[in-house]
Amino acid sequence: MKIFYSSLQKKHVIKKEVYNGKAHSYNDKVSRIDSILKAFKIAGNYEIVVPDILPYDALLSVHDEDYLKFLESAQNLKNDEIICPYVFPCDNRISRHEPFIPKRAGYYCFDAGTSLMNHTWSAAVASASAAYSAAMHTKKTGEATYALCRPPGHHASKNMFGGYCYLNNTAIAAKYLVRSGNVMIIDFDFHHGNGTQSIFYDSSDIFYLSIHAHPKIEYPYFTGFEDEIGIDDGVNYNLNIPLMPLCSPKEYFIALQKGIKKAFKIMDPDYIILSAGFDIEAGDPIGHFNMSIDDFYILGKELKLLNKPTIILQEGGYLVAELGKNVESFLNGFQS
Ligand code: OKP
Ligand code: ZN
Repeated sequence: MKIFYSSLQKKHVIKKEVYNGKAHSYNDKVSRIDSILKAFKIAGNYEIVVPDILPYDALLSVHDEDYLKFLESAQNLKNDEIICPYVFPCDNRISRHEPFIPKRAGYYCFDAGTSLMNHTWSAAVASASAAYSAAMHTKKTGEATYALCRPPGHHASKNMFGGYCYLNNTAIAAKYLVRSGNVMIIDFDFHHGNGTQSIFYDSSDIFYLSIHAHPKIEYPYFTGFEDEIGIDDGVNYNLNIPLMPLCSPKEYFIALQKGIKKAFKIMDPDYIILSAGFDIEAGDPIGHFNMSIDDFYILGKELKLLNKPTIILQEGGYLVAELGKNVESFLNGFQS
């Protein structure tokens, strides 16, 4: 299988995130990438492809131009300078964002746990480029592809970053593919993909199915409830299946099959994009669904059975020691 990845993605380095009044080490570590690449190397049957930088129009197909300009302007930060937003214009989004003023980063952010540094932009663009190149390859050949997207994407909306996400890799790939057919996104990250949902909430050519921890307990708290079904043309093209943290893999697979069945009644897609979050793994520091390495093999196998051209995009997964093995097990199941 072809793996899309660029070493530029490693240049985004944030050391800390703050919650509950304390600094914790940042979960989206660079070593996540090494863990995954190492597992591919050991397995042997993966070919790493360095993506070309995607066209700017591909970014504009999802994100607002002023938001992109803002993210890009963070390149002017000094080395070691970190911008962690902490003031958010909740009541009144009057635009006061130009020129780039770090203290106003909250205008484009929904989560005080996600920071910017001078290489965030180039890493995020490289990550989105991996997704875009993977989508191009799948479209051209019909072969399944995997993009090692890091930073991840599913929390990023058209004009806000958060949840370690800046550019919505999945949405960018979906916008590219939807020009030649219907797209179904299946998001199995532990967390609800609030960004992806909001981007396609009124669309009937892109279906969003997400299985995730119940937002009444887990991040992102405000979205991911069952009654969020879409608006306008998009009614019934958004399907959230919240599960209780600590649910068993058995319950997880039942919910997944139920969701897939329901989704396929509404749309028979030409492409499937997987927002593949491995924070559903047993022992993940912020995810609690307890999926074993063998469960990931089964998950891969079940999604392969849908028998559609599939683009697999990395989202979360923070147990660095096991992440790579779990990803490889999933891809192995998918190729079986
Ligand atoms: C990104 B992705 C833990 C706080 C963690 C951010 C979670 C972002 C998840 N107490 N908050 O994997 O969906
Ligand atoms: Zn997650």
